[in-house]
Amino acid sequence: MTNGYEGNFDNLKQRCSQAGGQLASPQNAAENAAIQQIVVLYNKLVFLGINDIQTEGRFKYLNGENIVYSNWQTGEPNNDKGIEDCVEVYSSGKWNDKPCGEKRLIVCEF
Ligand code: GN1
Ligand code: CA
Repeated sequence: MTNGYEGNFDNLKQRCSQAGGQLASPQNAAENAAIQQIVVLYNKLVFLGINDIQTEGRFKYLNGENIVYSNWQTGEPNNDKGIEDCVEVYSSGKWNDKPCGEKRLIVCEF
């Protein structure tokens, strides 16, 4: 779910955690489609609970496990300028790696 809050990756992670959930981390196409619906409804891109902060190119969930599902846009992840460790979702449902300091819509899962 979302409450419309927008913030950087750390802000979003913290907010979901405080609410007793975690930043949405889709593990299959159905879960990704649910997040895509929110992106379309709010007309705002979201950050997922997935990043490659620890090891460049190895995207993981917040619990440190390697991702089992991805939906990258063609040509992504490209680690543009060497500073893209977070993952945003476009209205198409496709993913792009993006700097974690950007502000995106929150979507928590419980
Ligand atoms: C953006 O602006 P550009 O094309 O250099 C984006 C990347 C995307 C790319 C997709 C900082 O890069 O994450 O992969 O578009 N970088 C930023 O075309 O927004
Ligand atoms: Ca990118």
